[in-house]
Amino acid sequence: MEDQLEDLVPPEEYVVLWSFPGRCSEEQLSISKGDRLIVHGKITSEWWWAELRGVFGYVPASYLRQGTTEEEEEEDAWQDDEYYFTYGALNLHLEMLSDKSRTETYRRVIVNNSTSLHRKVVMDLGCGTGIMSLFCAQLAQPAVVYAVEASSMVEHTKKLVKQNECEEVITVLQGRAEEIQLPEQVDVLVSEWMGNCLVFEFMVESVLLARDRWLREGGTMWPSSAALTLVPCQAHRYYAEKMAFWEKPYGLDFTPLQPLALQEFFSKPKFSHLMEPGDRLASPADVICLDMHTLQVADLEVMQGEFQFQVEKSGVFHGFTAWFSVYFKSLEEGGATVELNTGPDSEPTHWKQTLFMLDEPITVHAASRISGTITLRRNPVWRRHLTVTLHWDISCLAQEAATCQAGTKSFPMWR
Ligand code: GJV
Repeated sequence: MEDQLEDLVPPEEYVVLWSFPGRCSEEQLSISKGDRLIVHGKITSEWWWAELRGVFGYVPASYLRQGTTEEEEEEDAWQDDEYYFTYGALNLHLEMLSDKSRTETYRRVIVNNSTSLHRKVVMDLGCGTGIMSLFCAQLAQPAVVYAVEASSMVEHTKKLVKQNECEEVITVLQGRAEEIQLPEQVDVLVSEWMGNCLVFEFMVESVLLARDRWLREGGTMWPSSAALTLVPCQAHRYYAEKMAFWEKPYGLDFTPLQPLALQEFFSKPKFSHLMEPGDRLASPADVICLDMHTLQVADLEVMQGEFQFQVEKSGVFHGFTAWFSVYFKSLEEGGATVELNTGPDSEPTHWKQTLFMLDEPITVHAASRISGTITLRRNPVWRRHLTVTLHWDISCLAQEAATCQAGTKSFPMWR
């Protein structure tokens, strides 16, 4: 303690960049990403003396960054730098472009509406490599397409527009949709903003803000509406891989690790799940529907839906699978609506489906009902994240009343 005093600095706030499981025995603090702590002493270049919620201990200096003002904090909550940085590389764009189902659907929307798009003003929000704008310019004759992109990919997008001789029609605008200026309002706002469970990443907020600012009265949103679909399901393979595994690996009893497995594998949803047709226990149902013309940013804070599934065959209720569909209405009165469905009965997309595992499997019988609610709650601090809460009530046939169960489970994605 004597020599620590010499290294005392005026208390300063720092933010934890990565979680660190400190060891109590060595007077280390256990810190989690996003924690704000007060540094009291820079003891060595590696170890600082800090205070977190009234507890003092050593923390690794390289896990910290200087605290920020509230304004910067708000920015940080969006993690925009990180977000746009990831879209500066080809990786994600390749994944999106390789997704034929996704990309061809957007192309079909443009082809189906090519006559009506004539002389229209279009905004492509989050254009990425510019694919939708290029489809638009080549397959229809819009007056202009404003292709808006905030990541550094935009440099390349400009080249691609030139390379494909579309620079007469496409104006590439570098910046965030919330901040860019357009010379005019637009007739059509097209965007591919959907994330896991429809809203993850909350790019949809940018789309709504741009709509309110730049879509002319009576203009069209593509997608025009969206739905989140849910179904109670079995997941024997996943359950076996992550949970049943510990029952007897190599003839040994590893079941004391199961609580850890529960925490590690089932407390968050499993992205990239491909539900097999035989896994559904009931007919899927839409639980949340969004109208992109009337949806408000404030509506995104809490979105709730109800369900009542009739179990169609006996089986093991391991959890719920969710996916989404979006719909593109025609610019023509009475024209056909185009649908992009990311469910298990459609051509697989890069979103695949999202699986929410219950803590314990429940045997269910045909004709029982699984009713309940799903709530998507946007994280008040980490604005691109949300928590999904599922509540279920199983009502069964009278003679099995004893097995009726209800439960609630919340799944952070990712905070
Ligand atoms: N302004 C401009 N570009 C954006 C914005 C914004 N507010 N938000 C996202 N992007 N379906 N979950 C860009 C982002 O940099 C990326 O290139 C693309 O839109 C994301 C599209 C797919 N993401 C999704």
